[in-house]
Amino acid sequence: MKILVINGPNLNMLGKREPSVYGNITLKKIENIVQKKAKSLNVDVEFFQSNHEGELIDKIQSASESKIDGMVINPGGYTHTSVAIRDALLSINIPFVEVHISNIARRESFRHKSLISDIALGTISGLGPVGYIFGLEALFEMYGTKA
Ligand code: CA2
Repeated sequence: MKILVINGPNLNMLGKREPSVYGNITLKKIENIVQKKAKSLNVDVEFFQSNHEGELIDKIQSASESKIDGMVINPGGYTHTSVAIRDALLSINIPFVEVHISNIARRESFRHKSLISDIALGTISGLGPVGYIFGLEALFEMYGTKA
């Protein structure tokens, strides 16, 4: 099984700014713990982060050719604005889990709306970095027998 973990804009700043909202852990560390979990499940995992909407769309589109079985995606601020990322996710037939480090329902009202929640398998919001692990585990439980 092969899983792609995608992080959107500003998530490269994790652990460096706003620790009260997003915690102290860096994206690199999160990727390391997800990698460790993936290894224990015998799952291949690939990581991608970009601050650019078009690059995120290119990566989502290329997931089909890369034989990705599932995705864990945190589109960052694009969650609330990007019809284009929603369209890219709709254009491929790959299940995905939406993850947010913070609890978007508890924050400003403009963060309450996600443009991808209704097309995701499910959404994990507010559980911090462990949300990425739960996303991976959910995909493994639901689709892991395929490969
Ligand atoms: O809680 C999440 O994971 C978010 O997707 C994070 C986005 C935010 O726009 C969403 O509403 C919720 C922002 C990511 C910004 O990450 C930073 C990390 C450290 C320092 C500054 C920004």
